[in-house]
Amino acid sequence: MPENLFKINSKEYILPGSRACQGCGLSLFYRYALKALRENTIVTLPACCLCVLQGLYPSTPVMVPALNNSFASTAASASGLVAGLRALNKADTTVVAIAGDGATFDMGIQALSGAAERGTDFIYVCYDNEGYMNTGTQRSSATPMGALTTTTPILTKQQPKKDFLKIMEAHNIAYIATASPSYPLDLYDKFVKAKKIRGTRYIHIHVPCPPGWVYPPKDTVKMGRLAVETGLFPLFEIENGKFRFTGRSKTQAERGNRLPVINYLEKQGRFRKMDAEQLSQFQSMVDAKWDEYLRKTEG
Ligand SMILES: Cc1ncc(C[n+]2csc(CCOP(=O)(O)OP(=O)(O)O)c2C)c(N)n1
Ligand code: SF4
Repeated sequence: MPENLFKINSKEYILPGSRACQGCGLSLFYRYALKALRENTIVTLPACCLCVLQGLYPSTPVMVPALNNSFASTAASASGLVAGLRALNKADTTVVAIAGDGATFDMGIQALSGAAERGTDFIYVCYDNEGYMNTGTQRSSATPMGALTTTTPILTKQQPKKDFLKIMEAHNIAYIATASPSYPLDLYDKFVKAKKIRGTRYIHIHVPCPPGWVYPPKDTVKMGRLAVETGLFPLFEIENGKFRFTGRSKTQAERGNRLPVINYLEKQGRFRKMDAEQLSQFQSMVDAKWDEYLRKTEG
């Protein structure tokens, strides 16, 4: 047992009985994020699986206040909450906007870009299950190339995933991080750190989704780990423009022991139509991105 496990807040902010699917990576991430953020937190969220997890008014298993809003307005609602809290002299309350990849990469990008450009004092979290999962697995611009979705049922998705982290990096915000619920200590530490920083903070969480990715619910933690261990989803943070790998990805960058992406892809039914050429193209894209991050670490 890692010794720093004991520093994790033992209080639970999500009671048993949420409406998320069995094995949902989103519920795992949310549990640890709220433990790190503690009380004095307001969540704002659009329509998405998190909205389902939150439950139907007036019942909810979640112990912090949350505001449901329309798809495109997550960061805009956060901007309003931050201004309102400041007017009430309650600036010690953390505003956290949490949205899926569809609501971030596609529909929420303009409000998020606006808030980040203004340096709005909030944490924006994109939980990335790589598709519009709440409405039955449609393709989003975060869906990886080669994945079967209900809107790419024949040829699979032909375009690579949008490099959203690069877009956020271009905003020169105070803090950017990636995290995975399969590495809860790394995730917890990043939320504790983000809570203390002022200005716009962006955290990108990779959340495995059993029905959307087509794998058994018991394998969620394994799937998240394989994404990190293959270098497909590296763990890192960018603080004041300085990039650094964290946790498992840091060790891998030092030891050069990444697994081939086939180890990750072959375990998910959504990639069952990939052929050898697509697989080699996929591996090359992961290698190129990893090398780009390695160069940033050296620089
Ligand atoms: C303007 C608008 N279009 C479509 C919908 C229907 N809708 C609700 S949730 C959802 C999917 C959201 O996808 P994402 O943001 O990736 O979150 P996830 O469902 O994967 O958690 C859609 C299309 C909506 N609520 N509002
Ligand atoms: S569809 Fe996926 S992300 Fe949504 S609740 Fe189910 S497991 Fe979680």
